[in-house]
Amino acid sequence: MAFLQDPPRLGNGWDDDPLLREYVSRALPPEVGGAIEPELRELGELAGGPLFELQLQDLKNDPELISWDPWGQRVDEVRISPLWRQAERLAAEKGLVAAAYEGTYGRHARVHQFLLNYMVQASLDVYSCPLAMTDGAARTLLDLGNRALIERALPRLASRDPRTAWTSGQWMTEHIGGSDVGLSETVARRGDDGSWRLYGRKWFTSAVTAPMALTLARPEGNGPGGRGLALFYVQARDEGGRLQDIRVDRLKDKLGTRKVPTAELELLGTLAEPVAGLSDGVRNITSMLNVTRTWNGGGAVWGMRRALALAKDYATRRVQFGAPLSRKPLHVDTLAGLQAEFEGAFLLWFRAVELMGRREAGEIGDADRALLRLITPVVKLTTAKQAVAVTSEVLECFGGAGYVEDTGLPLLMRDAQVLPIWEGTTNVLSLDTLRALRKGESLAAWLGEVEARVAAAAGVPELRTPGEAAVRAARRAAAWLSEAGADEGALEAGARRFALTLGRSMELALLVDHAAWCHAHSRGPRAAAAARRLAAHGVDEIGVFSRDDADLLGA
Ligand code: MFK
Repeated sequence: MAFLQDPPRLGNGWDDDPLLREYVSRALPPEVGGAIEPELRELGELAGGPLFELQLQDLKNDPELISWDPWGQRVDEVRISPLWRQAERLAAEKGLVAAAYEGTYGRHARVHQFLLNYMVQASLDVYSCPLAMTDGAARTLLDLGNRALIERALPRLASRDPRTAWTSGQWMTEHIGGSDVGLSETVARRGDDGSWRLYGRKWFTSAVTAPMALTLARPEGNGPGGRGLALFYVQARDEGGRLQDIRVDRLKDKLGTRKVPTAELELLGTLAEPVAGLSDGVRNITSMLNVTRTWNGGGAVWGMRRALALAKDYATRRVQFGAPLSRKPLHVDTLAGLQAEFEGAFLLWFRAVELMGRREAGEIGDADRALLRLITPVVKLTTAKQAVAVTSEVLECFGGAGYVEDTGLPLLMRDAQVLPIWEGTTNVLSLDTLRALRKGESLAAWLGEVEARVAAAAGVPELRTPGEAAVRAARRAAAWLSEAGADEGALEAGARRFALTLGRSMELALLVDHAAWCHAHSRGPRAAAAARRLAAHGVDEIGVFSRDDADLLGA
């Protein structure tokens, strides 16, 4: 019998993930942790078993746009994959959005919700995208306080009943303005009856299957830029599910997130309602952006976790040069580096989630509010870059099999590659980090948090070196910022290195703190090893970079 290689397998994501279990014990009161453990375990079983199998069977089932019915009627129907149809039901029933809005766990509601998503999303083929926008729409309506729209949409957006649950779209990007949303050309016209209709073209509208959307348009007569735009609510479909005065021109042929039906849309006089006045659309949609950026951090973290789970399992099954890869020092060393990056990202993301939950529960002070504003872009940009690097390396851990489509492995990397792009590129998010700092005292809060986390580990000698590295890097970032001062060119050129240093130094500080907790609670030395390894990778990206050299090389 010729040799056949055992494929990688997944276990239960709850049982197989010590960092997750430590985090739940550390971050949640025991009664909350105990109450949610059964649902986390159940989702872990589903994600590692039947959903993973369906995901592999579903590899070639991309969504399809049916523009016309057989008799010539324009229908613009989008058919989604079988796994996405299951995901629709599961997302509602398991409360993947609703858990954040039900108030069951107060300030811990967001941690609960994102733990649920962490357990299952890697098996749902980026169904996280419509859920992120649904969550963002719910939060935006609440933040902006439009009672009529809240009453109409919130019970649907946060529903646990698949028959009544809605998802929401977020239609922002236009041909002219990808990052520079203020350039948007869509026009809002008021009719004689006082109703508003939208005319224009939306160039990237993810998950066009949603019954509603939040979008931006410029009321006729308004000035240019983001201030001249207004945020509108669109009821995209009628009772029968048919699009209303909206044409789907085509679905995008994308590198990854292929199950997400991302469309080009034409708004042909689409009925719409202003959500919060007739201007300041960009500012008003930022509630949504901050929620979807937090989801993006989640996508990075659960994507890395899935990739590592497969790579580590495979290493026990693949024998080369006389031993399983799991006993080859160089392979083990490679996986160790990836695990450390993942652990830092996990803790950074959940720190943002904790702050978000406290803000929404009304239990947040000014310093933490400022920290939340700053950590949101930093989490998004830092974890997205880590996810691309980790998933790329994981493919290599499989040799040629990692490059072959029907193993399902290339998906890991393709779906990660979108994370630094959508919801704001790394550079746009780096500039948002500077924007956040201009608005508040958040750098002081950031340094305070890094120092406090490291100080919490003062009694554990083996954490001293990584702790010092975290504090040193965060202080260096702060010193760079004050040296750059009012030099806008220098600030902009260095913004990415600055933001990544903030992100990586916070990851290390959180990991040091977590490792000290593990030490005190007899949870073993793994987290301390992760802290040492992350420190060895380096968390200070500031460096010495000449603007003149950049002009010579980058122009
Ligand atoms: C795993 C699942 C992940 C989720 C998947 C979802 C898929 C969805 C696909 C997409 O839709 S991708 C489209 C995403 N597009 C973007 O993210 C746009 C990227 N561009 C930016 O974020 C720019 O920074 C921005 C458009 C916001 C800049 O525009 P402007 O007009 O130059 O903004 P300006 O004047 O700086 O800011 C306007 C106001 O908003 C200011 O407040 P004030 O008016 O009070 O001064 C800003 O402080 C405020 N602001 C801007 N960004 C903010 C913010 N406030 C809070 N948070 C923010 N992030």
